[in-house]
Amino acid sequence: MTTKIVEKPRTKAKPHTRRPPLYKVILLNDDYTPREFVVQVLKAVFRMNESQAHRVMMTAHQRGACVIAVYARDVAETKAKEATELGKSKGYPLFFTTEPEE
Ligand code: TYC
Repeated sequence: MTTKIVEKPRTKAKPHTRRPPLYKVILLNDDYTPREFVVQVLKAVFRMNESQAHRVMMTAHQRGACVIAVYARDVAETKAKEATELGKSKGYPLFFTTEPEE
């Protein structure tokens, strides 16, 4: 006698977990903020090490802008504002902006 194994179809739906949309934080170049100050801000606010911060600063310096990182919207906006404020407190026009990631 042969035994027939009938498998029950799997009916459990895979739960969709909604991730929050991500936002890029972008560093913009300007003609006045000292390079070393930009590096300090990147290290302090975006937790970069010296060489990462230097690379990002140079990219913005040469190309006009550089994407720093992506975060949930509120985190991106808070960090961009904090970093911009640090420049402002020293009288520099240093500017960080955010935009949604495609
Ligand atoms: N361009 C600035 C200078 O020559 C340095 C700088 C780099 C400023 C990157 C802003 O996002 C920036 N002193």
